[in-house]
Amino acid sequence: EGVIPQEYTLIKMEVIPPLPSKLRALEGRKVYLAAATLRPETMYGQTNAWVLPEGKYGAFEINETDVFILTERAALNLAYQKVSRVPERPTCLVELSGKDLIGLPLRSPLAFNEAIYSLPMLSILTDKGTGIVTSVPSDSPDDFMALHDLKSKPAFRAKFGVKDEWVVPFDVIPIISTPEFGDKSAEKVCIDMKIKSQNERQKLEEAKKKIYKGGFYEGTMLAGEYAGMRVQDAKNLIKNRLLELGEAVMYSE
Ligand code: A2H
Repeated sequence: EGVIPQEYTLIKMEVIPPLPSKLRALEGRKVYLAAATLRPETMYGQTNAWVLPEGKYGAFEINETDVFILTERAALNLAYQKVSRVPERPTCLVELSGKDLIGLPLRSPLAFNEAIYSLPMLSILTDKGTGIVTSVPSDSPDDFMALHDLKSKPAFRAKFGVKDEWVVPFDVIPIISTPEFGDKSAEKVCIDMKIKSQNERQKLEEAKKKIYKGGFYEGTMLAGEYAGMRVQDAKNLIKNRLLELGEAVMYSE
């Protein structure tokens, strides 16, 4: 971990009841996948959540009503950040693997899609953020390629028990426009660079560098209540709105 703390917005992606059998012990509570993002202004364009199939997660009690699903490491960090009711030792109510989480239907803040699903991504790091990532394929090359892999490879879906209807209906939604990369910057950069899959890590790092500066400094919001505003002005307004509504919490590590 770096010396400079990284501050993330944790997006509370609610598991839409009824809870599946693996989560039965949590009945009566609000259960959320807690996704760490640096780009809260892109949340309109969420198409799914990402989990690491072989990752270890837990359902941790945050307060009387709320349960967050994330890595134990993130639960411990959160416990020291006044979000959690139980200070030093967050209570794990259920231990889970990433595979247990695939296919959960989610209601996520600001998302134009009313229900989205939790899907496998192989490049998730379990020592960063919460181990849960929300997917915005319009603006994140990692998200675009991981969704592309699932859409274009039925065998890949089958390997992880991913149903067609969790993937096929979800298209890239334009959220931000930049002069250089248009309104689906991640899709454009992946096509321009001929990136073939989520496994082309080096190319994806380059792709990210190419579009990120432009997205922040030259981007204009196309969607949501701040449409027309510059991304750099809208970002904090959107983040603060999510925090006020209790749909997100801050998290640093
Ligand atoms: B970002 P940094 Cl639209 N493993 O959110 C892999 N990736 C992770 C992660 C983990 N454990 N935890 C968070 N992330 C992703 C939105 C987004 C993001 C957009 C564009 C770029 C972007 C939607 N996905 O990230 O290494 C999350 O994806 C650019 C890097 O701490 C989070 O923000 O800088 C970002 O990586 C944090 O990465």
